[in-house]
Amino acid sequence: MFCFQCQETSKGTGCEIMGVCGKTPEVSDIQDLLLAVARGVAVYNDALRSENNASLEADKFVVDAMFISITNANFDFEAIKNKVKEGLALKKRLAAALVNTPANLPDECLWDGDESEFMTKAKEVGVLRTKDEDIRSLKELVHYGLKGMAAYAEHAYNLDKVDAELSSFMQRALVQLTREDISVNELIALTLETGKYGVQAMALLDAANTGKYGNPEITEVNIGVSTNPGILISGHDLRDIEDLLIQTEGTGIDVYTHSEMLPAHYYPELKKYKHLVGNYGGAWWQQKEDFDSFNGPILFTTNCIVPPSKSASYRGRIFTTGAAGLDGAKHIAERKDGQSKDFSEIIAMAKISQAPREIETGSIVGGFAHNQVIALADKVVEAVKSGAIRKFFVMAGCDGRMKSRNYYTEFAEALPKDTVILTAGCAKYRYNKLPLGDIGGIPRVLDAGQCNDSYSLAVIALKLKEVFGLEDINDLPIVYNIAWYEQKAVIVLLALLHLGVKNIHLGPTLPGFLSPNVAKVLIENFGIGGITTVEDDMQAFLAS
Ligand code: FS2
Ligand code: SF4
Repeated sequence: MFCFQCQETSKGTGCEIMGVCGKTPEVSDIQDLLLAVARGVAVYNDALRSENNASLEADKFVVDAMFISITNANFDFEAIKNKVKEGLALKKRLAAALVNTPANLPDECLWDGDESEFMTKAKEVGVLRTKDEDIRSLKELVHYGLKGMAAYAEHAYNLDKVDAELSSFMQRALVQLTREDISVNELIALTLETGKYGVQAMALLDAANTGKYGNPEITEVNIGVSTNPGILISGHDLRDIEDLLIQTEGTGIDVYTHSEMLPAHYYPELKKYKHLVGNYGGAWWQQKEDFDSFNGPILFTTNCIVPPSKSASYRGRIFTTGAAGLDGAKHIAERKDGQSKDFSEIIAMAKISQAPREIETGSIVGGFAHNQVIALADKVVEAVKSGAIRKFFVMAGCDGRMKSRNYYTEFAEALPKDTVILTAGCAKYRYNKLPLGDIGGIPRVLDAGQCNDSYSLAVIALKLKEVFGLEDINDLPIVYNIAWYEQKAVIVLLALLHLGVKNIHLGPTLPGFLSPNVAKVLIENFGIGGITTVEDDMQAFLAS
């Protein structure tokens, strides 16, 4: 195995023996093979698209394959192997449907093999197949951006929103990634184009979520517990939580969100369910403690899963669905013909579970997505003009296990009282329970929602630029101090670069997949930087 796609990669350079995330070498290798098969499917479907005969099944397969291989989403070797088989069969059907087969098909198209050959082939098609470190770095950067994009496209798809242009771009990009003769300059252009479609993917998901569930609104979310048994739902998929809320209504079971599902509470069409009673626990990496005390079943709709130890009390209470997977956990099947998923097995388990143990009390406030903030625009603009708000700090992104992430808590605590944090994603758990107060009624932490709602933060910035009559988005009093962990943060970063945002600080460490030359390009052209100490950064950021 070799994997360096996330921030926690071993020694900052790559996991080679076992994933820090818990991914085994076998799972890592079979994910590599799945990606190779997806590239082959993309090449054929891209050719079919030029014959006006693109396959929707192939569009869906590519998105699924990319999402399945995202960090912490799927640890189920058998499920991934079956996906490889599905892709190989699909590849054959696509090849047969072509009128004109392209010349010089890559190995990703030509290779076929039975199960006994999978692991040998898998070792040839991983990250290290590309020998030049700059080409490898850029190819992987695009792959990771596409994985993040696929995750967002999949959630939109689940709400019946499809953008054919996105599928077309993803597959065109994957075709480029099969090329051995691709240049650094071509890959840099492809990286920037990935950011453009990243904005489109986030906008699509925003339209899907708000179209179906209404615009997020200011909401106080309980972090204590009720006395009823509960189901804990984690991940990002809003259609899944809606299905679960409908099926649990009137059963005496309460539903709690965990980690990135917290923003479900902000949507009018989800918060209307009285048995959606609160958010339980902290960020994804704290799940071992949170799940132990929760007592009831837990449903993962996406990443981030931490594989439980053999002795974990909650091992038998985990369910997965969608792109998520975990060996030993029950996987809830996909929807058929627009019907709901069947969560009856989870509900049956909840009925015989004890109520969650209370681990904290109180509430947190969120729901500051673009519509809500723009509704408050007059107040916000006035606060900026009067000097009551000196600066905004975009502290969106991911949380993670590394101790160095304490930086973000300390940074939030050290921020002067005339500054406001704009957040989205699970990064917020580093400071969303701190008593940071408000500025004239505007909370000092404005949570827009999930990581994909970083789109909202961009919309807000663009609106402020318009209101203040500025030429350049970088002239706004906004500092970007973003925490990253997995590949959705990569697409968010590329999207921000596409929107012209410069001088983004990325931490707690810069990506291990950036070669020194690629890092230099990002630093010189976009002013990307890392973080140092709270004191030094605070001084520099406030002066900027
Ligand atoms: Fe957090 Fe994990 Fe949202 Fe990432 S729960 S790091 O998936 O996408 O953010
Ligand atoms: Fe390592 Fe991250 Fe890859 Fe897991 S996802 S194997 S922790 S680099």
